[in-house]
Amino acid sequence: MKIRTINWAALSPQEQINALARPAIAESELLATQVGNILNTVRQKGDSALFDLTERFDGCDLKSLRVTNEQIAVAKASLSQARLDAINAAYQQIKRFHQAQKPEDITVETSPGVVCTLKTEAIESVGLYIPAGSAPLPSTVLMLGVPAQLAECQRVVLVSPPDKSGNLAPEVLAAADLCGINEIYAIGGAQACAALAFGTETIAAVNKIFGPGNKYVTEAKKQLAQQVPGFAIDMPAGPSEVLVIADANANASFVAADLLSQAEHGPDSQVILLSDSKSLIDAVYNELATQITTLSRQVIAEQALIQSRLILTEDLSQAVTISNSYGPEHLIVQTENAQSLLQNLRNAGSIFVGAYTPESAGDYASGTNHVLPTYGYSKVISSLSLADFSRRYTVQHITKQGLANIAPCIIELTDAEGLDGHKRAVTIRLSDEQGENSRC
Ligand code: HSO
Ligand code: ZN
Repeated sequence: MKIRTINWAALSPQEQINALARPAIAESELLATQVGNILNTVRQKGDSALFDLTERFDGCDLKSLRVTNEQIAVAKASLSQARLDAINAAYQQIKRFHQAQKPEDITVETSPGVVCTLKTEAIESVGLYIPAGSAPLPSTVLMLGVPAQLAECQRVVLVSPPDKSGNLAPEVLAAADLCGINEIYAIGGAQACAALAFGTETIAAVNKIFGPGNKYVTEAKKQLAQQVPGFAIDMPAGPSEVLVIADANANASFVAADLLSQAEHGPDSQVILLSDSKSLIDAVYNELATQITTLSRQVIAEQALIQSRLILTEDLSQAVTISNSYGPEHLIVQTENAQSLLQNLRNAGSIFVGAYTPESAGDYASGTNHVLPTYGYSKVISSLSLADFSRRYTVQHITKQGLANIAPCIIELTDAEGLDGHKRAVTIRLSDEQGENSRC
């Protein structure tokens, strides 16, 4: 097992920057061209391109793109009651937390006779991408499907790559069913993103696509968001990451388990421990070495640890500063005075406080969303919520007196900007000749 242990105070400013560098995201001209070609093929050839590309990339000769209701029923029946109950329990928890996010319309009379309203409306149609490559992710179905359902999007479409026999994981179908999703297509990769953005004979285009994916999916989402007018994506994707702040009182085996839970996601995951205690760092190192040998994904976790760090800080306030500048996707705080550190901790997608709050809880069942900004985007992008499945717009209504009240302000500013047309649209309404001749 290889993971670097670093004494922060011994590093030069440049070395400190290097110590927090994230693994490079695969981006190449070749990838961009390959993905661009796939997108074009789907745009031009529609369904037939989807069948061909699914055969080429998933090794599957699909009979039909859409998963039937019967397939969904068979999938559910194949699962144990314990598994169905767990999916249902997670669904209820996530629903509880997201239900509370429902926004109210806001109406403000900004001055007498000037009434402004902020309204929220669901995005009409959304596409949910569920990866299948490295593990089936029913939890991600719930994290995307529950807010889509609560936001009341009219159409929710799920896509996920099929196995060789054309099937999706039964857990994925069961979770989708709970979220009321029955428009499901067994397609994945860049071709699935293209189908959702352009539409094909069978699949109508959607307004926005959500969900994680491999480098092809990430590149496809990026290109489509630039290319297709009015089409949006959830957030930029990057490798998963966790940062733990722990003091001498933390339980080293808990900390190591948290670091490994994130490391097992992928070889490009990054996990970081910041601690003011050398003995805790040494204990975590030993725990990592022991625990990693028992993981079924040991090889993946070992690769992730190569770009991971155990960092000794001078004190906890230095750890807070480092964490804020790194801006982790997940931040776990296991210190005696966690609540007081929390006041100064910002720039994290999701924060887990205390010894009994593992990241796994938020990944599955506490209720918070596990789709979070990575790669430093936590400084500017929020964790996924109901708001991402809706849009806000404003409505205003102004009486004649209300317009008269704000007219001097508007007129002065139209003069400043030299926009006479704007000025006339106000003065024409207030001039005597126009009298009381408008009834609307
Ligand atoms: N930690 C992942 C989400 C996940 N974990 C799904 C388990 N399943 C990214 O936030
Ligand atoms: Zn996870």
